[in-house]
Amino acid sequence: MYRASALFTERSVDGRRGRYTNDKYRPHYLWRVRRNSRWLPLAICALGLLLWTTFPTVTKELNIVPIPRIPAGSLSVQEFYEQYGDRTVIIEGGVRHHPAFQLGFEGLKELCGGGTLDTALYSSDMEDEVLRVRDRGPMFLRDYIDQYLTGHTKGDPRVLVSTLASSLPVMCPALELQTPFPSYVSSALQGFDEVRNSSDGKQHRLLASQPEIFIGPQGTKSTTHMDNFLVPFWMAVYAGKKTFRTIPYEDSIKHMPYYTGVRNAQPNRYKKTVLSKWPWTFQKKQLEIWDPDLETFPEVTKVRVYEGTVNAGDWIYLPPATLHAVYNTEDTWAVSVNSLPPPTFSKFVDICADNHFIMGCTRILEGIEECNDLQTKEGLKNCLADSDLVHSIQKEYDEGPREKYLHEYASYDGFEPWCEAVCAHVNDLYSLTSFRTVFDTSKGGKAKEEMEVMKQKLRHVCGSCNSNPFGLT
Ligand SMILES: O=C(O)CCC(=O)C(=O)O
Repeated sequence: MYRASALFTERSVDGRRGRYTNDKYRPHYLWRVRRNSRWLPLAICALGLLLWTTFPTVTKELNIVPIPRIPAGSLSVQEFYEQYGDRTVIIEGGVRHHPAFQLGFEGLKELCGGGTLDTALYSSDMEDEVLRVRDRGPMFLRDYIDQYLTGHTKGDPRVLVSTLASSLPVMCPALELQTPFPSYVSSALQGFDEVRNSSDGKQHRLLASQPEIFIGPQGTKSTTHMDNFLVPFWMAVYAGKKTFRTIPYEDSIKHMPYYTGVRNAQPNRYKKTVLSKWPWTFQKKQLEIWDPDLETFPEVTKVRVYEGTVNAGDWIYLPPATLHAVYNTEDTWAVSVNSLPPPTFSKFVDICADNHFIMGCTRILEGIEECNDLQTKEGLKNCLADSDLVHSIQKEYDEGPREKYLHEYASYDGFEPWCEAVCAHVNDLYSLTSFRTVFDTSKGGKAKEEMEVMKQKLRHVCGSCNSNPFGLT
């Protein structure tokens, strides 16, 4: 009774007992009510908590929209960007004619089995990882395929993660001749690892860390993330099926601003601390798009989640800064690239500058003379407008791009000189790692281990170039 009266506001009490305006004449019980009205907010919270724990919560649902699909060859490159430059889209059968489509896992093993990859385990309870992986470690591709794909070992399937180690040039240079870039994305600006001078005096932008190879058994997956550089992404699937869930930038910036909103954000690691229902405890929860907890992350119900399966022989395009997660619906391998085709320049400039240049978005322009020290939107725009490299990419695009091999993309005349340049690049990395062993004081001699892995890679890469530049066996 007494507690209930504490729920009246001061005004309503005074209203009921309007004649008592002077504290001196105020009845004793009313004085207690007023004093206790300090507890009012607490009482409201307690009631709220009681209701929350007693009544079932309203079921919320994801707003799933199918990813549009177009048949290969149905649109010119200009039509493609006019209609889909801003949308996720699957191009059905777009890479079916590539030699890689015929390889299967056995063919991949034969061609690239000696390549070394970085593997890791996906784990939904990992807190601080982009793809939520743990227990990283190198493996030969042939062992990976035997154990987790053709052999189907039971137990934890390992999934490849995006690092230099899973880059196509380092893992299997020979594969570049099997996986050309589709024409819609073959005239584009891409971050490069270094500028190399060749013996004919030409300069080349060497790409050693992309494309990346993703390979994994059915059931392996990655969770929602936004790629570094905030540029468009494309992936060609050569075996199996991969299901994508993507969230457009326009939706995520409004309802899930934690991926881009804060300067120097750690946008890929989003978690909330929540109070669980009875027995009340605080729990850390991470957004898990494949099985989302929509009570904890109700904002996810407000965005469009595009979903679609990319079959072997198809490829998928994602516009700049699209949030995405990938689930391997079947055993699969695929090749992916982050790059910036000319029709997406202006959207990229807006996103990069409006988000205070987060996620290394200006790094895509690193090494381009006209693009040093980018600090403003105007500077970013001007650098794209003034750069000779960008002009040449724009010219190629305007003339109508064609499918291109990676070595052409990096302006090498053929596979061999390109492969030699990758070999020289890995040799530099190897020298760096072996130098580090001199100062390595870590427990298990980590640098030494890394050096051994790098040596394997060096042997494999250089051995793949027909000329074998360092005479390695
Ligand atoms: O295929 C996958 O599992 C992940 C690919 C991906 O999301 C990426 O490269 O950003």
